[in-house]
Amino acid sequence: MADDKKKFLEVFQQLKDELVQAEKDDAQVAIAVDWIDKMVEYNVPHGKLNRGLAVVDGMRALNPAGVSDDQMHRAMVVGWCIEWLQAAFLVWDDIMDESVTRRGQPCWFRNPKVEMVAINDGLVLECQIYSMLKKHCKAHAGYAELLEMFHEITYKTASGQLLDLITAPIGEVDLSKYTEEAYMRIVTYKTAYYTFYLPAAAAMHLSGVTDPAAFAKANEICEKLGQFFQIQDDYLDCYGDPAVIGKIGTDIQDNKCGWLVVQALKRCSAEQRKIIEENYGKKDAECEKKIKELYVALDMEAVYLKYEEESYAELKGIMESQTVLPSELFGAMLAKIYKRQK
Ligand code: GPP
Ligand code: MG
Ligand code: MG
Ligand code: MG
Repeated sequence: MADDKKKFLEVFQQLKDELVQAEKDDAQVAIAVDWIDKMVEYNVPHGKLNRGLAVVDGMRALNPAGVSDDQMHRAMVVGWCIEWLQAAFLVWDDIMDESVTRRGQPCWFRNPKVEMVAINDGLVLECQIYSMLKKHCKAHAGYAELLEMFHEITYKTASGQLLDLITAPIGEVDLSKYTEEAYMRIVTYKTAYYTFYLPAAAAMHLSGVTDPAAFAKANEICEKLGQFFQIQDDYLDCYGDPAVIGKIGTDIQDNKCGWLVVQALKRCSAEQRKIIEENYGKKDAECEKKIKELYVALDMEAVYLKYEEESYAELKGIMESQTVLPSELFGAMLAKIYKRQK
């Protein structure tokens, strides 16, 4: 599998070179060619690459008789398209969440020469997806389905992000908004579809799967995997080590409808609820500290660890009890995220 990652990174180099060459062929001015080269290098290849490599793993799971070099290359291109989409989302998300670091380096917009150019850079990254898909997948039978899917899932993600943002207005504490229902909708839309369904369904389209029931089953499982993954993300925002997760948590100060606060509200006393009312969502390190102390008092770490165990067992059960799709299509994804520290 280390070999997959090495090949996958070679395909990144090829794709970036092609995009840069296309700019030159279009007579783009040298400073912009150079900008695009550096912007892509900074934002695209430095993550865990789970989403992109899930397309590769998915191809193997769906084609037990073997995957040709040609099919594997196409799967890697589509895998990178998902990594490109993630890069665009992260560039934008870090502006919206006023984050400081990402993948162990300053958020792209925090670079003094970048700032709000980053908004346009996110759009450039998104548009590059469609150049790459056209160049490498236009001749494939699943091309139209792939395009439609990237568009629909981008829309779903934006609608989840919308709810994430409007349930967290700065300077306004309204704890009644932090319901389990709103929370599940936010995480399913902002995270699950692009992180889990998109790679799995892309591998299915690239493998010639057309049965709607198979896509519906993949969707059902991937929603659950995505909810699990985002709950971990919310936990790590507070309890993770910034040196390991590569980012500094912002959810408490950002007033986010995150898993920890939703669960804390279900467990707190009237006095403890008052502490949340007075300290959550404030751009103040002291207030943030008071919330973290409350989470300790409520033993939220134990609440999370219990959830992780139960949810993992449930997910494994769901995957292994269905017969519509090979369970390895999802098993590899779950194995990569279970007990993750980053
Ligand atoms: C994760 O939320 C969700 C996204 C990165 C999707 C963003 C969608 C857009 C349409 C811009 P998060 O803020 O918890 O992620 P992180 O913790 O990595 O900042
Ligand atoms: Mg964020
Ligand atoms: Mg966010
Ligand atoms: Mg987060």
